[in-house]
Amino acid sequence: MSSSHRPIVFSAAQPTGQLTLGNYLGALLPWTRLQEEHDCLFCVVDLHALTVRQDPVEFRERVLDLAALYLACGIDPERSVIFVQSHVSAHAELAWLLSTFTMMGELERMTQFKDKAHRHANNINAGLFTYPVLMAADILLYGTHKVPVGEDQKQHLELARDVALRFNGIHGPLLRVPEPLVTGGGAARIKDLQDPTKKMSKSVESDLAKVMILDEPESILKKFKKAVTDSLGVVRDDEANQPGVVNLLNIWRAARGATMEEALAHFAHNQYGRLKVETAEAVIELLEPVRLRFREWRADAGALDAVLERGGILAGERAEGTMRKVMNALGMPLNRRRFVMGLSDQ
Ligand code: ATP
Ligand code: LTN
Repeated sequence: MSSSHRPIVFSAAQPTGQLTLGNYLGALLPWTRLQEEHDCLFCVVDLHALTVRQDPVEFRERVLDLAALYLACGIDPERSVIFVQSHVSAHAELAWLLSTFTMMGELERMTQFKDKAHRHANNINAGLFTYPVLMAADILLYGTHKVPVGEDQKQHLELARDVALRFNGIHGPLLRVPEPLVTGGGAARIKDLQDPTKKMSKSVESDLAKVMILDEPESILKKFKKAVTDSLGVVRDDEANQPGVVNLLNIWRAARGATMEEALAHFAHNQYGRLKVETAEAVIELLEPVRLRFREWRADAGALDAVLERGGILAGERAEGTMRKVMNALGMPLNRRRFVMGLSDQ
């Protein structure tokens, strides 16, 4: 897998709660498609999630849930590496080394830090501040070519590039400078069902606003029936005046693999009721197999552990190759374990 000539893709999500239909259409589904032509690593970033307080008992379950969800969505452990960040100690180690190549001013400019510091005012820990350095380490450890990320993570990716360039400028071209990969397109920018001017976000309070990947069919139908539309009564692609209707059209066509023209033709002369119910049906069909496969993976702890153990070993071997080069370039003496492990991926 690691020796293929396919471009390397790295992406990750935090185990901080249930994922939404937005996460599915905007991230997980495009990830599964990338597997065809890329050498992919998909990580559950538990270290990142610790920047916000977690209940230890629940947290352990959330980490396994997210790994099972990757598998349930179609990430194939035979083709891609699925692993948990904390299983590969090189992530934390490289993050330390890279923090000495990251400027305070750069981190202070990160909008997510400012936003999270505001939202978690009683716990503005240093990890929240250095979060993007750990993310840079995640990416740079694997010689990543492309990183699929949403709009909100672009600034972090830009920082990873700057840190790699700074390191390379001093120590030679050791770290590959990654490119962002925009996946999904318009159809994947799923909006909040109650306020269709905002993106559908897992951290929004209202249950009716978001469809979760693991929602039961009845609940999905109920949420779509209550989705906010408008009083114009015509199905048109008019985002400015009909954001709710356009969101439903986008969801329907993402679920059905159709174009906007096809969606408009399909719903021409229809009442909103039909649009809501058919969108719900399309989403139910899309998510039902995911929910069932998720249950199967979660019911088989041995199989899930085996996937994560293997993923951790594969990722660890590849990460060691980078650690060895970086430590060597910095003039750090390599111990025997590091020297031998790092050789396997050279
Ligand atoms: P939060 O609620 O904290 O803002 P989130 O729902 O945005 O979280 P993230 O963990 O930040 O979730 O995102 C994981 C991935 O899902 C990102 O790559 C992001 O682009 C994608 N994503 C999240 N929400 C949507 C959405 N509404 N439409 C399309 N893609 C989305
Ligand atoms: N910060 C990202 C998760 C993340 C990530 C990464 C994404 C951590 N490390 C490396 C891509 C590449 C988020 O919150 N969505």
